[in-house]
Amino acid sequence: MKKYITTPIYYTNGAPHIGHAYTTILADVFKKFEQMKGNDVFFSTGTDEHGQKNQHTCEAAGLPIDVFLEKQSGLFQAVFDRMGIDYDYFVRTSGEPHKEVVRSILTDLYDRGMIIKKSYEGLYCEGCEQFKKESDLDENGLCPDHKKAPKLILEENYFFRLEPYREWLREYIQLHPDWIKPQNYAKEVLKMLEEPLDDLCISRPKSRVWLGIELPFDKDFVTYIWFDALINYISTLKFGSNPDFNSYWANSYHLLAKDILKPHCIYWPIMLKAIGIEPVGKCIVHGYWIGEGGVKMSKSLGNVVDPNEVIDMMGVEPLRFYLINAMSISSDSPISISLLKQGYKQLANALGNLQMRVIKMVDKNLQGEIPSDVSLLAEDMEVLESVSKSFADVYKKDIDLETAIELSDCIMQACNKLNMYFANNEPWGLVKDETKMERFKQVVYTTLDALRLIATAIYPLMPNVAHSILKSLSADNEKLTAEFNPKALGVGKVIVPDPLFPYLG
Ligand code: ME8
Repeated sequence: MKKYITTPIYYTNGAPHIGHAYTTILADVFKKFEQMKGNDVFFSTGTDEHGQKNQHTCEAAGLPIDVFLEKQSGLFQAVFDRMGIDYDYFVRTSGEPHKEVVRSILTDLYDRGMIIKKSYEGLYCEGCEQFKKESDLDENGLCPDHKKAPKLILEENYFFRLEPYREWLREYIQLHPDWIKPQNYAKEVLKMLEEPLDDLCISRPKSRVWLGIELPFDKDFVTYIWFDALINYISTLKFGSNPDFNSYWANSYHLLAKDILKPHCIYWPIMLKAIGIEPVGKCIVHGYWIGEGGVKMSKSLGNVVDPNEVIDMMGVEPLRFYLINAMSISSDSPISISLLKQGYKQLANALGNLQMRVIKMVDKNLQGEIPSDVSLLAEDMEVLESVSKSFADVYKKDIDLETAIELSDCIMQACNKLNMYFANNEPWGLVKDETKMERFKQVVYTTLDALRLIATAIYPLMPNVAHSILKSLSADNEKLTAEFNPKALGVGKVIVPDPLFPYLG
């Protein structure tokens, strides 16, 4: 089956931080998860390169716009490449293929009378690149996300009417309870849809914003950044010319944080409806990583955790695992270097140490030979079967925030169960008694086979760790699929590995 997974396209007005890393890692985990199930996944990410915010940052940097955008977008590509993100397409909205699709959609909607010109006065938050209502602001009249007062703006602009689609969208959300997940965000959107929707201002006068796609029907205006950016999700799939468009779109997933719920779950489905396309398959929404000061980490506030710094300290894969495991389902999650170190130590204790101990034991006492000809006791089979079943059950689930968290929880639980099994059976004692050699072999085989199952299940989260474990079990040729058969580790020799998670200090 074809599947399409997207991340938001990120503003180029700052360097990527852990928040951007997270959503992109989540998408990569889902891609690998689906590939293990045999699905054909197209995964896109990219940068949002227009609008006032990017324009002001470029002006302050004193660089020519192309140089600025290339440099800033490159920061995202570099960190994604460093994190092993296997994206299929990196969209840059300043690129011609994207702009062409935006222009053709604008022309079509304008020709059908769905875009009108009028004057408008409103409060504009540059951080959000959105007009705000008084009710969107905090008690001090500031944008709750950017802690800045919006500016009062009066100008002539082009508008797209949202209100005619409000009832349809409400019904759509009610009829598709899994369309926005977790469901608390669906409730939030339904609440927004209780009030009539203002017309969406889809242009900006060039006198104020020059960085954007010129309107095909009025050269004095550029396209509003959100109208332009949302279209990336279909321009990436080459809407209008790709014969596979419908099969990818039918199983499509937008990943995003709650800051951009409204554009994705109100503007975008309505824009698609007007264009004649069904809404995206599912919107997967997550909360914020909360940085120092107990507020959302953001470039504008300067309280960010830099993914490059974390990777230098602990490597990519422990970061991937930590982020997936530590995000809570429907609220925000704290992050700091010390929390990341704690997560690293847990992995080292639960997985790295066990792998090293059992492999060294086999190396020393069985000349490295995996004792695959032993017959196991019921107690051993119970460990293997319960671990296999828990993985098989998670891998049956659809892409969802809960699924990602559950996968990482399941792996930690399997590691804990295995550690307990190993400790209770005391193989270091068994090996000293000739009459208990058979039991020793059963225990180490069970542990090695369970490690093989864990390595397979962990692949979407930590692909290199998965390969290293399999290699240490001489099982690196094993195809990584979502089949978890117990007692399938064959003959071979273990290879004493380098530590998976070296001591951090
Ligand atoms: O909104 N915690 O771009 P953006 C968790 N260009 N995730 C976070 C986060 C945090 N503290 N901070 C950022 C834009 N993110 C638009 C999107 S899409 C058509 C246009 C992640 O650079 C999260 O995915 O502000 C969030 O939705 C996104 O970065 C916002 O990135």
